[in-house]
Amino acid sequence: MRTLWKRVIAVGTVSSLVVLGMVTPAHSSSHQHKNSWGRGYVYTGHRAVLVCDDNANNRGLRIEFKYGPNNTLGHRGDDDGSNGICKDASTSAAINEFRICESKTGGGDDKCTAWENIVGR
Ligand SMILES: [Ca+2]
Repeated sequence: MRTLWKRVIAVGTVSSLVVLGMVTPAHSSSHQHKNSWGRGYVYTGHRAVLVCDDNANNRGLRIEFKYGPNNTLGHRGDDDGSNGICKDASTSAAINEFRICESKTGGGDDKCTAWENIVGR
């Protein structure tokens, strides 16, 4: 009987930890920019990005992001048109702002969405 009771307590503790783990802190929610060019996402505690070129228009899509205490600029491109394959990347520190940009294949004629600050969101 005593052994059974310990087991019940142990199971209860594990369940509580699982529930706590499912509570997502506000700063780690995912964000996206989406338009006719494609989609850019920031997720996984603001330390990972995904970019998907959804428009086979001879223009490549990229996600640009500023991360860490010095707002280091990073980017990840997907310029393969609408083939359904996205590109991802991770950062060593949390991303503070991001946007998506489209430019001609090989460069030029940049168009970008406005920077979105996601600190604490
Ligand atoms: Ca494109």
